[in-house]
Amino acid sequence: MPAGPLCARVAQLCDEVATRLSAPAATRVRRVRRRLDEPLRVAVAGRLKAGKSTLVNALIGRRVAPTGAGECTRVVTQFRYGTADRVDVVRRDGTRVPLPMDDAGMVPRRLGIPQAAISYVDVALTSDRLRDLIVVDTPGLSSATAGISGGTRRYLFGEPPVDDDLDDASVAALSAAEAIVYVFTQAVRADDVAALESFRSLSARLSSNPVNSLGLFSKVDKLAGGGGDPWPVAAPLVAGQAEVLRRVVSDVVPVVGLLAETTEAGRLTDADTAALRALAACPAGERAVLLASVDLFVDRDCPVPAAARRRLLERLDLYGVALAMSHLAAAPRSSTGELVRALAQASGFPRLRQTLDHTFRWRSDAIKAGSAVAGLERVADTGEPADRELLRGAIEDLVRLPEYHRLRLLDAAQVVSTGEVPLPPVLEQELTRLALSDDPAFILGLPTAGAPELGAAARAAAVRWRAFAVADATPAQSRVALVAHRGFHLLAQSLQPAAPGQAGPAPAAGRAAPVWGAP
Ligand SMILES: Nc1nc2c(ncn2[C@@H]2O[C@H](COP(=O)(O)OP(=O)(O)OP(=O)(O)O)[C@@H](O)[C@H]2O)c(=O)[nH]1
Ligand SMILES: [Mg+2]
Repeated sequence: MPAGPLCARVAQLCDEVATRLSAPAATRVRRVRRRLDEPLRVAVAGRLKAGKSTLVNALIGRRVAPTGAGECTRVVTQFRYGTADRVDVVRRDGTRVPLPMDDAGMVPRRLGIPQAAISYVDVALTSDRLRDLIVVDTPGLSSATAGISGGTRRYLFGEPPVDDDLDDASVAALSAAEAIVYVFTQAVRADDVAALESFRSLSARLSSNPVNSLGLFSKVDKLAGGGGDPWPVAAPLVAGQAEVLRRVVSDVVPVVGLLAETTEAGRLTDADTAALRALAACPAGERAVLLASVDLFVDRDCPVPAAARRRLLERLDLYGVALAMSHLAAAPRSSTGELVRALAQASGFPRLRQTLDHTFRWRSDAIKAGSAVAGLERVADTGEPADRELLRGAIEDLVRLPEYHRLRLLDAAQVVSTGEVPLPPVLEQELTRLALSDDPAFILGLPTAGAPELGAAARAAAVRWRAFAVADATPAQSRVALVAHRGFHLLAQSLQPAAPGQAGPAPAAGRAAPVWGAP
């Protein structure tokens, strides 16, 4: 089933035109159509060892992707929902080689097939978290091995596969991800920004822009000197990054990926809690020495065996250990569950999940529909003249319908948010709210207003945008402004009380009928 009403309508369009197109164009349109039935595909990208796979495990709620100090992820690995756990290596020729999970229930590190022959690894898991999200782990972008980056680019940006006779599943997996989480550590350096810039130029229209990509500042704990609190240091750094990356990602969220993985994937046992409790019971001076460095923590004489300490370090690192110890020093009777909840809170993951929900999940209908329309436009651009005409006509009819104006708004918000078409900040913010929200009170900045007041504000906004379009604007700004004008006009209409005799009551104050395509 498509993700929502917009996707359903685009799917219908695909079904209708596919029967009238030439065979090659029809095949490509059917591929676009199939993607509409799949959950939103989020790719996790970033530099080598940034903590991508650790975050993937936290998102899935299971430790299945190998992580560690060496280069771990060498091929694109897709995690999706399945009724049974299953790992398939998909070869470049499209054939699949099933592999058993390793003894720890993870994707095996050794795939037994030369890397150059692998297209991607397809992992099906029974995890409920994957029911409405496909998570894609990628090798580090600046990998020393050129082939890896090529593979990642091919996957992320939908560059055409080398072999034309790949099976459908490979082709589907290789085409563009719809949303990207870009994982950074420490300060964003100029070359990271360059990497993001290259994302933008290479990506398909919706693959990387502030509407559908999110920055993640991981390993925040590494900012803590000697087990101190890293968050006060993280806050200004994150704000600075968000500013640098304003035109590339919608937000930058700080997170301690390792703590998120450990808590989300349930990796802390009662034995770990007991070890932490014993450490917490040490005299304060001794605790301070233990927490001064990783070496002291594992090498120093102490009632807790070194192996148990090493295990704790692997799961929590020094910051998490210090945090757990201070929690248990204050509340020695805490259960493992209580400790895990405290650590989860400290990981920053709840905020990340909330941001993901806001940024991607509830927008997924519009993002996927927009992505599909972009896919159809690509088919039109490169197709035979007859196909081109048919497709362009169908797309135009689609976006002319009021409820699909949202797609135009998304497009407009994208060109503005990437800086391609500059707008005064107030207008930019208003347009972004209009494109990305279905809450009139939020869009119009009137949280307590009722429908009549909101309707008046929407009409006033429509008038303002029209005035801007005809008076002060460049041609590109004017095109954007007219899209916003119509958006506000439609919003005002949706806030009007139903005429007598018309079915259905007027929408309640503060919420409009879902003209925006949102359910
Ligand atoms: N202290 C700390 N360590 C982390 C954090 N996130 C990840 N790590 C560790 O950093 C190392 C690299 O993490 P991975 O998740 O394998 O990184 P990756 O980006 O997937 O690495 P490649 O796939 O090899 O490019 C592992 O040892 C993780 O345990 C974090 O937030 N804090
Ligand atoms: Mg990895």
